[in-house]
Amino acid sequence: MSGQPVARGRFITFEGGEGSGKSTQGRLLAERLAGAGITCRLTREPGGSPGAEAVRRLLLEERQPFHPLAESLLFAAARADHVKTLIEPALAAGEWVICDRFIDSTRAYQGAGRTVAASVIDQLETLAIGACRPDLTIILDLDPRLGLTRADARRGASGAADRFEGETLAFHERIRAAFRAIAAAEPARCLLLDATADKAAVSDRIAARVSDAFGITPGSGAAP
Ligand code: T5A
Repeated sequence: MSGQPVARGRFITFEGGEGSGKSTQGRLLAERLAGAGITCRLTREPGGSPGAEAVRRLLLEERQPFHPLAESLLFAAARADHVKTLIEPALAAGEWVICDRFIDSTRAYQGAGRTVAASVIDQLETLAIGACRPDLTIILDLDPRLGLTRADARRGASGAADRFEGETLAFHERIRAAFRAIAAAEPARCLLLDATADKAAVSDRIAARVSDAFGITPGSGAAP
């Protein structure tokens, strides 16, 4: 006799510019969901699976420039590996997945930042993820000057800026505008939040939206 089919897990993504607090808030949400008895897979892009982590090293550590199309293809390749080997199997097994960056980062960084045509970004997105779309996307909105200052402070004096952190302010402002436009275009999926508020206040707003969206009440979580 076969058991009951397992309900698909929920897929939540965090998006925003450099240093906007995605990793911090993803971790806090996972802790709060654990308090409600929900175990999450906390993952990231680029990376998250062994193959995708290898592509991440190429994308973030390699100093040679890539043509914007080649860069877009590399993000799509990493994403396809991540979706096929980690995200889809976890969701199918009923686990929740929280991912630090996903498709909207390619739309913003390669689309708006590198000016790769939207039709190309759309095709790569379809190829890389198929039907594996986020149920909820939290977009953390922050002036890029503040985000880059936060990212610099966290990296410390010894860490070098990666290929994106070293880009111009105009580049990061285009990215911010692109994330805001995505949130405005897809309000059912996306929640745009002011990331200048303190960590606990941002976390409370995210928990409230998760509660509304999925009908569960995340716990209060650990202190940020
Ligand atoms: N990229 C990625 C693309 O170009 N295309 C793509 O398709 C994808 C997937 C990834 C790079 O790749 C690019 C975008 C990126 O440039 P990464 O190293 O993963 O690079 O970098 P980020 O994702 O940008 O991660 P960061 O660590 O820089 O930023 P986070 O995760 O947003 O910020 P977080 O949580 O680490 O916080 C940074 C600092 O700020 C503090 C934290 O304590 C920490 O010190 N902080 C706050 N301080 C005050 N108030 C708050 N509310 C705070 N929240 C956090």
